[in-house]
Amino acid sequence: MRIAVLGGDGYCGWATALYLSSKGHTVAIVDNFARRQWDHELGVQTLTPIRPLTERLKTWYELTGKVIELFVGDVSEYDFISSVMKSFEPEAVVHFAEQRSAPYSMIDHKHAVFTQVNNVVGTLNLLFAVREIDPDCHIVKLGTMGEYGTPNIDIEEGYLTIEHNGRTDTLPFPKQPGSFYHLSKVHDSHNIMFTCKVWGLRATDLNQGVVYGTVTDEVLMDEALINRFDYDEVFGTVLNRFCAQAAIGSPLTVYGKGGQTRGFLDIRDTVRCIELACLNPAKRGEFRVFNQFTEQFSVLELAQAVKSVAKEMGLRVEIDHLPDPRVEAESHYYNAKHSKLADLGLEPHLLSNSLVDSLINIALQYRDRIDPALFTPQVNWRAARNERRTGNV
Ligand code: NAD
Ligand code: USQ
Repeated sequence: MRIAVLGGDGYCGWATALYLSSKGHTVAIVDNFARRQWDHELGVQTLTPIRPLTERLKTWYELTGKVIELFVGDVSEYDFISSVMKSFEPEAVVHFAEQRSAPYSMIDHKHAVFTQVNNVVGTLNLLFAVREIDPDCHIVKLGTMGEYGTPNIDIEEGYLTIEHNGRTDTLPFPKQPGSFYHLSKVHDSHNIMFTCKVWGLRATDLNQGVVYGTVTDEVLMDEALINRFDYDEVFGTVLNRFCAQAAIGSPLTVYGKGGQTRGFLDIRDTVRCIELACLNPAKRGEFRVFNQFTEQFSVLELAQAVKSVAKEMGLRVEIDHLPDPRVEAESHYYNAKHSKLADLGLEPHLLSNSLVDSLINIALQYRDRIDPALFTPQVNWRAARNERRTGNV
C-alpha cells in the first residue's frame, strides 16, 4: 500500500514508518520537526541520541534499499497537506502529527491554545484535503484512551448502546478527558465522525493507551535508526520514566496513591496495530473506533514491577508518592474493552520482567544523558502559575 505517516519523525511515527517500509509498503513521512523544537523550548532531550531525520532515512536506504519519501511541513497549513496528498497519492494516511503531551497542554493559556489549534486544525485540514483529493483514502487517526476518562462503568470500543425512556440507540461513548490535550483528541473524533457521515469519508480512530518501550526490530538494525526515549516530566510516559529513574537510583515518581489505572501497550504492538488498521480499512462513510492497548495496570503496579526487576539487577530503588500534580482519580474502577484489533489478528507483546530489564539496560547505557531535575513534575493542573510558564510557543 501507499501509506503517508504524518508525524513520522516522532516516537510512534518513526517506528511505524520503518515497520511499514520493511513490510513492503511505499511510505512517506510528513513532519515539521515541531517536536524537536518543543524539546529545545523545555530544555529536555530524549535519553537516546536520535539523529536528524535525513540521516535516519539515508541509513534506512543504505541498509534495506528502501526509500522513504520525506515531506517537511506543517499539517496545520492546508496548502501543504493538500499538496502532499496530490503528490504522494496515499491509499492510507496515518495521522500521528499532533502535540501529544497532557502536561504541555496544561502549562498555560498559550500552550493550551497552541495544542488545540495545532491538533484540531491539522486534523480538519487532513479531512478537507482527503475529501478534495481522494475521498477513498483511509484516514487512520491516533486518538487516545484518555478521551473516555475513568467512568464508573465498563468502557466500550467507541460506542455504547443505551436504553433511555423506552427507546434504544447506539451512541458515541461519553467523553470525560483530563487535559486540554486529551480534549483536542475528543474534538478531532467529533470532526472525523461528522465528515464520515456527511462526506462519506472512511476513518479509523485508534484510541491508543500509554505506549512503553523504544525498541522495534527495525530500529535495532543500526544506531542511526535509534528511536526516542522520553523520560522528562512533560513528554516522558510513565513506565519509560520509571525505568530511567531506576537506572540512576532515583526514587520512582508515583503521583498520589498510584491507583490511576490506564491501558498500556508495547511500541512493537503500536506498529502492528497500525498495519492491521491499514490492511483492513473502514468502509466508506464508516467512522470506526478501536481501543488500542493490550493490558491495563495501575501506576503503583508498574512502579512495583520496575522496583522488583531493578532489585534483581542489583539496583536499589525506592518508590516516592508525590502530591499528584494532575486532577485525576487516584483510585477508580477501570475496565476497558479491547478486542477489535485482536479480532484482526493482533498477537500482543505483554509486559514482562525481561522487557522492563531491557528498558532499564537502555537507560543504563545512556545514563550520562539523564538530568534528574527533569524527573520532578512542574506543571500543576490546579495552579495558575508554574515553572514551565515562561516558555514561549
Ligand atoms: P511525538 O511527539 O513523539 O511525535 C509527534 C510527531 O508529530 C513529531 O515528530 C512532531 O514533530 C510531529 N508534528 C506535530 N505537530 C505537527 C504538525 N502540525 N505538522 C507536522 N508535524 C507535526 O508523539 P508520539 O508519542 O509519537 O505520539 C504520536 C501520536 O500518537 C499522537 O497523536 C499521540 O496523541 C498519539 N498517542 C501517543 C501515545 C504515547 O504514549 N506516546 C499514546 C496514545 C496516543
Ligand atoms: N504518572 C505518575 N508518575 C509519573 C508520570 C505519570 O504517577 O512520573 C501518572 C499520571 O498521573 C497518569 C498516568 O501515570 O495517571 C499516565 O501518565 P503518562 O504521562 O504516562 O500518560 P498520559 O499523560 O496519559 O499521556 C500519554 C501520552 C499521550 C496519550 C496517553 C494515552 O503522552 O499522548 O494520549 O498517554 S492515555 O493515557 O490512555 O490517555
